[in-house]
Amino acid sequence: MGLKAIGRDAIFIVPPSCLTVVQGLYPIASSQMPVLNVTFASTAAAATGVLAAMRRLKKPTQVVAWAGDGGTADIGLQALSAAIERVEDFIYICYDNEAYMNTGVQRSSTTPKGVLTNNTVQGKVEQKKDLPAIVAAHNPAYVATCSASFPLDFHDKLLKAKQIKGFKYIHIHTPVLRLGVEDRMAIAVGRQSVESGLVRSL
Ligand SMILES: Cc1ncc(C[n+]2csc(CCOP(=O)(O)OP(=O)(O)O)c2C)c(N)n1
Ligand SMILES: [Mg+2]
Repeated sequence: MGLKAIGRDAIFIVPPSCLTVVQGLYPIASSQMPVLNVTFASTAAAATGVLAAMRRLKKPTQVVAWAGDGGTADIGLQALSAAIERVEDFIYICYDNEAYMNTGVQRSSTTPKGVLTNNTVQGKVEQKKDLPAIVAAHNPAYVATCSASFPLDFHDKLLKAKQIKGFKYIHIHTPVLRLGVEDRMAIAVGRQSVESGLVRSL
């Protein structure tokens, strides 16, 4: 849905995550789009560099950083904060599956309180970091929260972000397997998270 909204003239910046696995290996990336794989800490800085190169080449190519919750809320937060403060003109998407999934379900700072992961076996003690609020405190051009359980809403928010100049941030709640929750329940859990008010979709 994201690729459909973004269109063909785009470059993606992706740190280590499940998304790296989905996209596959060069030159046969499943996204069929240019993707730059970067280190965790450098996602927003790398996007800034690609954006500067595109500006220099006078190309309107859309630069999109797309990272997980660990890559955004934890390891990539400094570079993200700096890019927003510099008013870089790219879209940053964080898909929040609420854990370090690619390495086998370990807690991140966006894992909600009480959730079971492989290193919070009695349930996480600390509360979920409110990343969209942290980003909003930087006062960027656009901040949106949405859920993978409402894909058309995500699509429309991306279309809107594309029209806006400046820094755009979209946070997608993407609940998948947790210990104790079956895969087939993921979409229902996502829907109920929004409808109960546990997760914002604004
Ligand atoms: C500096 C560094 N530390 C640790 C890793 C190992 N690693 C690869 S993917 C990953 C989890 C990423 O979690 P998240 O950003 O939430 O994405 P998800 O896997 O959930 O899609 C980790 C810890 C790494 N690649 N680089
Ligand atoms: Mg994750």
